[in-house]
Amino acid sequence: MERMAKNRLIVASVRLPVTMTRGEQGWQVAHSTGGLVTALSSVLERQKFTWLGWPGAYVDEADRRTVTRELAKHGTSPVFIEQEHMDPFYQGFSNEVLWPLFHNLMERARFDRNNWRSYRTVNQMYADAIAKIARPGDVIWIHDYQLCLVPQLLRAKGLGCPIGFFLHIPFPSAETYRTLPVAEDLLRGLLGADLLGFHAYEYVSNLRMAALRVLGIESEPAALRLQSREVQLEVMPIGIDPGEIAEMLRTAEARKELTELERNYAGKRIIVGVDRLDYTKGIPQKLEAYEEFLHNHPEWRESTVLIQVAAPSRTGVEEYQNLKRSVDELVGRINGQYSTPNHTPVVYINQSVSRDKLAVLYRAADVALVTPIRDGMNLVGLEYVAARGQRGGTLILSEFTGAAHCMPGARLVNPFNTSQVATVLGDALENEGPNFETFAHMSRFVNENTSLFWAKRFLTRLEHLSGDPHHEAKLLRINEEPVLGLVKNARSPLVFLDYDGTLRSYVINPKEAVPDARILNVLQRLAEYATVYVVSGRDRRTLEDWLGGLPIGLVCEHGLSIKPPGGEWQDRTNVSGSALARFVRPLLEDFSRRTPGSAIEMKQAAIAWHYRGADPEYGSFQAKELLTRLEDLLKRRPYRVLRGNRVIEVRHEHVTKGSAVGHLLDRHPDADFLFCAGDDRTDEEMMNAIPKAWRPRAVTCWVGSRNVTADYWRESDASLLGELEAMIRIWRRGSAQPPAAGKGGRKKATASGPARAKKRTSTTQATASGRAPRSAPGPQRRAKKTP
Ligand code: GDG
Repeated sequence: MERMAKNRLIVASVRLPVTMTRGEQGWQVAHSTGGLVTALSSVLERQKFTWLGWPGAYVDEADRRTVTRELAKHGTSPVFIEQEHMDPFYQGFSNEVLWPLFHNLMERARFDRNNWRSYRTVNQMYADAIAKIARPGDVIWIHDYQLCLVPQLLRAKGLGCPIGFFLHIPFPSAETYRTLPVAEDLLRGLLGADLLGFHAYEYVSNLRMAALRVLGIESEPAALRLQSREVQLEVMPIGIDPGEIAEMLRTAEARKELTELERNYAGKRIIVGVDRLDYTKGIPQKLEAYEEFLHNHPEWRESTVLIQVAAPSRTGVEEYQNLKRSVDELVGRINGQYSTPNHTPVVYINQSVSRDKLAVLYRAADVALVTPIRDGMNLVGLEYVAARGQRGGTLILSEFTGAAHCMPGARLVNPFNTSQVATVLGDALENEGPNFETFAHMSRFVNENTSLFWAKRFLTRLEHLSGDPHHEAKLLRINEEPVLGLVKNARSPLVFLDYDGTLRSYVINPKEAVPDARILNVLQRLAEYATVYVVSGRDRRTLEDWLGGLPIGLVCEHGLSIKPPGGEWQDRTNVSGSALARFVRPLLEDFSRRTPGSAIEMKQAAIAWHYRGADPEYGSFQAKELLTRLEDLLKRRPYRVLRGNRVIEVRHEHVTKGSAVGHLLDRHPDADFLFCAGDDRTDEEMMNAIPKAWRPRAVTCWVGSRNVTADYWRESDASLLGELEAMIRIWRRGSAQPPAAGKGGRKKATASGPARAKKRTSTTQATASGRAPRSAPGPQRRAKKTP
């Protein structure tokens, strides 16, 4: 028996694997079947799990407890969605915008802002429901296009559980994707995941290009690099359960049906088609190709039959009703023209057929004709191969399916090329028997890449992420021990904060990252109790413009110059940019000329090449090339190359945030507590520079994800600000007079609180000497705000 996996799995999909219906005897549970249920069922047998989703019915408040209890018996948990949200969320946005758009059919997408609002609301409901049950150590797996925002919404909750997302449909080309009015929001939603899974590399590649063009994010084939963390990208085509099909075919009933079917079509070739009646499945294209084939091959007209199952789908939607009408007409036209009293060339079954009957149909068919105009994977071809087994067979498969990327023995066709499909069909029937060699390739894939294998592979990857050393850091909560004690007892605290990505989230244009009122307010209030430094890579002027009015210290250009609170800018080294201008600038100028939209920026002791304005793809390509050239050029020279957000910067190796932090700590020997937060590689240097002796009194926090460098982490700039606000509250309480002690509140400090409060009055003195004056023991109230 296989080992029970240690992590609990939380699965979320739009529908639950069970459906609740209200009958005469109250609520009843019915089990649904479907690809995902089959895929996960064997995994769920060996793992603790909870499956969240809509239970398939609108449930009144009064019944919700009963329904929840009933569902819990099946390992499921409901997300109750009201009808007013369900229609716009599910039909309005998921099916009328994302479904066509993701299948590259943007002209069919109908965007409506109200529907989008409901989509957001329902995704939030899912995130809330997951957060309510998730515990540390759980892994979360979200499914499909209806829940694209859930990963980011969950990340914002800082659960610390790895988040996986699998997209069952294609990801469209970036050009199509960009037409979505909410392209940026949706993409940010997906990128909240740690792991994104797709059926084919084509979709990964499309997503990467969309991330680059919509958000300016660069990536590699297997990972998308966000500023502070990575999103892993994986190609894992879903499989089926071939054992289940073999079992279905072994029953006496199935054998009887097969014999009957074969008797009915004795001497004829059977072509099978099985699809949901959906415009992506290419049913009209298939029928037109079959019609052309019959037209070109009179000899086959009475000896071949196309049995087409078209299971009704989304029947309330006008587009699907129109599709049904045109398929009805096409079938009528073909049968009208080519039927004889003894033979009908198209057997059209516009009903849902049971799975065991489908298996029999596949088994009997010489050819499977699968012609979607776009399909994430398509399981029908795989089911056909499994059902035929030793018999072999011919699979004619659209090249626009995910399956086409992994079924090497299939005859690939372009469904829009009617003549090609007709010709390939003719060839398949002309051949005396199937090609067993090519069929064997497909069999191997189907039998090895089972649905169980697929699910296990995804989960192993996801669990691995949770065991990653990068995940050792704890979620920062100022109000919890041991941080609370450190904060409370701090008398002379120091706070070092990176700016971009830490206090302010990234924007595509860095000039737009102006601090908002909340950031300014937090820094202003923090400075009442602590010595605060913003330690940034930004230039002096920008920091002055944005933060110069605050009573805080500033460190610019990764430590080149420091301005203490209330003091003047001082250069830390006499490193200048002139040497760089001499021998690096010509190379950058060359790249600038060759890369339209890119530009050079000369800083005081650095030179930067910005390619944000260039074509994103070409810019990234040129950047890689430039990095190689710089490596050669700077060998054995005291310069470092920093790769930022669409910028490459060259600076002197002595200028780092790490050396600046060392300098600041020396400058504040009385400091007794250090809080340091950052989010990128240059901040790792800052944290690594904190001496060991400081560690027990320091709280280091990484923003965006966990990182080995920091002891704590927070998922976003907004939540870090929330923690800083909590820190201010503690210090304010500490420096305030308790209500019992007198009127007026903050007259005299009585509880513990930072002594800095008082010290603030002598900032200039502190900066002039480079040392903070030693505070009197015991907490003190802040006497006066610095300007
Ligand atoms: C999405 C993606 C991706 C069909 N008619 C009947 C019936 N079926 C079964 C088939 C097959 C399934 O439905 C259809 O699967 P597909 O893969 O073709 O497509 P979608 O439903 O669109 O599924 C797709 C899939 O997710 C998994 O990731 O492959 O690309 O679009 O199993 O046999 N089943 C029954 N009666 C029918 O009449 N019982």
